Amino acid sequence: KSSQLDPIRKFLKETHANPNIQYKGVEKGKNVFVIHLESLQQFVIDKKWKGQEITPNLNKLYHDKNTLAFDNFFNQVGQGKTADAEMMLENSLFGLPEGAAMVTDGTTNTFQSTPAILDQHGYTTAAFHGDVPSFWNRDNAYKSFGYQYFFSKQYFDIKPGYVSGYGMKDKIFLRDSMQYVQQLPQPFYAKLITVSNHYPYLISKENATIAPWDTGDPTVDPYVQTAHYLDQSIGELMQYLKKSGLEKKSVLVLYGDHYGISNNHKPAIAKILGLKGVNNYDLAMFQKVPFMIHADGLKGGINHNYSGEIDVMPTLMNILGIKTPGTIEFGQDMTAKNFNQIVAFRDGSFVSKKYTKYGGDLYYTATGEQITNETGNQKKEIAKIQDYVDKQLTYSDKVINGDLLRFNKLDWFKKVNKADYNYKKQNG
Ligand code: GP9
Ligand code: MN
Repeated sequence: KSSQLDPIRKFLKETHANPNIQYKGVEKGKNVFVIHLESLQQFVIDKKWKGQEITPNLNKLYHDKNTLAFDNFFNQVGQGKTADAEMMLENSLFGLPEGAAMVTDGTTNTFQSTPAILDQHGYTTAAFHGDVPSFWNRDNAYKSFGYQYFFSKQYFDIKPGYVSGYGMKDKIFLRDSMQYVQQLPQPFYAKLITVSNHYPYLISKENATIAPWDTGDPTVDPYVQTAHYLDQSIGELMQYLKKSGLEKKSVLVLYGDHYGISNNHKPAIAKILGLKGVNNYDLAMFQKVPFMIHADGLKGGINHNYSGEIDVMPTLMNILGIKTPGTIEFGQDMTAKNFNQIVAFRDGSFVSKKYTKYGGDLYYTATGEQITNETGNQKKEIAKIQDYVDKQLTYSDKVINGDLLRFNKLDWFKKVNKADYNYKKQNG
């Protein structure tokens, strides 16, 4: 029972990095927008294709003096893809080795998630997504996460041409979500999930305002077009936030949820990266996704800490000045002075400040130079990192599979009652 949590609490205590005092509460009380950039990878940031910036709006945000951006931030999803990203970002719990935790455990497990915690700190909480509510079991999992509102496809006036692939086109989805955002009592926590930049990257002629890549791989070449379109939709959203005055009163968290181009497209990946070929180091670095926190007055800059999706919750809570004593969060504040910079991938491989282990190969992270026969000392260092990675993943799986948060009593946190929420659109 709750004794199962003891070794986990011990591990988290031993490896805890104290949140960075410099960022503590600097954005306390502001609205929070969490903007989910579907399948957007870090390599497109600041990159051009045929003389055109692929993501001009995100590039501007990335280099803004009030944006804290991370250029060594990795996706850590398993088969759950978007659902794993959502699980990590709002619970600091990994997805599972197989399947999607949000589906298999999202309905019945007890969680102590960001939406529920913010709700109990006076926030209105809402999720927005232009797909059906049942995808990835969101309509149930969000009740466990404590979202007060979930504006899914049924809340939008879908006209012909408004949908492509998995859901509404991003420009329309983001534009039409604002009618609901305007009605949210402030401060609010609003998560907006885009979807146009999603495999196989379908896009209409009029929305394709950049040429496709020319690798010859049909599921890679249009990626640059839907990424460019996603970027334009973010540009339009930023204009709205500025015009409405919301930008000044809000923290914007933007993240890429996972890779778009899978490792099965090595020749095409080499071509778009301008490399002759790609090895496992290149593929590990290809797992980087954008992560930015933007707020008026925030001390910005590009942080090179090796970090990942599991670390977002403690980082954001620190910036919002919300303490979460006793929660089971496997991530660390990414800006912390003694942040350990070990990024666990779901299959046990990792990137750390010094070493990268990916696809069974070992490299120096800074240079990409392969290590073929480690010295005794290196073996010890690497074993220590691997032990941390294995413990993080195994303990997180124990929490999910054993539904252990049922036993994690927090005197400052009221257990979520799923029956309190009803996301069905009330007619009229
Ligand atoms: C589905 C959308 C895409 O609603 O979030 O999910 P993914 O396939 O990226 O997990
Ligand atoms: Mn996704």
